[in-house]
This record gives sequence, structure tokens and C-alpha cells, in this order.
Amino acid sequence: MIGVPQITTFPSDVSAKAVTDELAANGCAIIANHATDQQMAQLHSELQPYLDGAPLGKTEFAGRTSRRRNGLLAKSLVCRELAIDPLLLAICDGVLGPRCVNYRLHVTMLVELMPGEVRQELHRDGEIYPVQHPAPPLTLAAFWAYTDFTKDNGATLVAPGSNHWPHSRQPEEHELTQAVMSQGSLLLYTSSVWHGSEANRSAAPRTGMGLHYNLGWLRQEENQILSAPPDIAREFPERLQRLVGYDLGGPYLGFVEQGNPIGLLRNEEGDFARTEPELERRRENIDPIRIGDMITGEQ
Ligand SMILES: O=C(O)CCC(=O)C(=O)O
Repeated sequence: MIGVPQITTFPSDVSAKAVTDELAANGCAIIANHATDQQMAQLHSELQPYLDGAPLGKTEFAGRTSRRRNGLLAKSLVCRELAIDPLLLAICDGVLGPRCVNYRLHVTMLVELMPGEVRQELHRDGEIYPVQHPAPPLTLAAFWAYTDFTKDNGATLVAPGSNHWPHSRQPEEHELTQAVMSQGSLLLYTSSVWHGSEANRSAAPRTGMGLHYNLGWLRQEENQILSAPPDIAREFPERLQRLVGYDLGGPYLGFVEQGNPIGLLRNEEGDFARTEPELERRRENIDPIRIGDMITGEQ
């Protein structure tokens, strides 16, 4: 990338294709003001009590002046809505869909940087899996601005274009930019992109809400089935039930008693079909993925 690095910001009525193309090109994008004021107000009233009761981080990575909470689907109705936002899922279809039969919700997290928090160690989310970078997108991070993100309060640092960098190349300072955005906006980045939270030099907390997605044949970062066990998941819309893992990940992948786990939520007997014609069809359309040292890029 030549010149000052930038994250492209799109309006909320952008097409999924425009964002998917930007993610393939530069690995990151912002969708401005995507959640409504009403959703953000309700989100705060649902989640802030959990955040206020959270302990400070106990590692450098988690931030010793930060507070975090997970298991958000069990705690917030708005979080359930945002996790299946139609535009966001259409972007997941474009980014993750070509390489899996079903993608999953990977992790839910609130990250509140308190005043005085220092810069987080920069990282690639894909490091959670033992693969060479650059790799095709294994995860898509959807980081919602729960508060405004400003230069001073720790708006996430991102290295646009780093989705194409060789495995060992790390960002230099001039290759980083911050995801400055207003409350309700959405920062997206793929798994090979270098990023991390910046120091909070302001007098107020900066909070982001991560609802990240991953390829359905990889293990999810957060154990969603324990975070949303059947008694809780029964309250979810069906799309969300399937997204957290009450579904086959593909033909024969993740069955319960010989059937699709969605039946568990409906108290149905296993149907003894560990696959479905639609899953078989989608599986046929995925080009086999080479895992190893080959450099594949994001195309
Ligand atoms: O809080 C942020 O800005 C980024 C956090 C992050 O990347 C992480 O904790 O994995």
C-alpha cells in the first residue's frame, strides 16, 4: 500500500458485494452507523451491568486496565439481533461462504479499555489456528462500536492490506491506522489482518463488541454450545440457533444421535440423516483447500 494507510468507510446502505470486494482487497472496512440509536441504548442497558461487574484483565493481551465479558447472546436480546444482521450475514456469505458449507459464530466479546490502558500486542486473529499467512479468510471479525471510537480513546489499530503479507512480516508504525468511528458503527477485518487496541489516553472508557464468525469446519474460539445451552438457545431465532452450532457444519459434521442438532432444540427424535441434499450441494461447490506452506492469498 502506498501513502497513508486508510480503512474505507461505507454508509449503512452499502451493498454486501462492495464490502466483500474491499475485504478481499485490503482485509478491513468500516460500515458507519449501522446499529440504530435505539438498539445501542438497549444494548447498553442489557450489557453494561455485566461489564460493570467484570474483573480487570489478568494478562497483557487481555489488558490489565480493561474489562471483558463473553457469552453475550445469553445476556442481550439486541446482541442476538445484531449477530444475524442481514447485511453482515450477506458479507459473511461472500467472505466465508466460498470455503465452508456453513459458517459459525466464533466468539462474542465486550472489550472495555479503561482510561490509562496501554496499546495491546498487535496480532492476527488467524494465529489461533496453526496456519501460514497469508491464508484465505478463516474468520471475519465484526467489531461493533459500543462507544465512539476516537484517536484518543483507543480506537483499534489496523494494518490495511496486511491480509496479503507474508507470515513473518509485522507492521511498522507508518503502516497502521486507527478505526475511528461513531457508536453503532461496525469495523470488519479478516483473519490475516494485523490489528490490536490502541492505548486509551482519554478520560472515558472505550468499548467494542466483537461478534466474530469463522469457517464451520474449524473449532469456534468461544464454546458457544456451553455459552448458549439448549434452554437458552431455544429462545433464539432459528438462524441464530444454527449459527451458534445447533446445525450440521456440513455433511456428517457435528451430528447428534445420527441427526441434525437443530432437532435437539425442538425435542425431535434424531432423523438418522447425518447429511442433507442442500449440504451435499454446497459441499460440491467448494474447491478443495490446500493446507500447508503454499501461499494462497485471499482470492
Ligand atoms: O479492542 C480492540 O480494539 C481489539 C481487541 C482485539 O483484537 C482482541 O482482543 O483480540
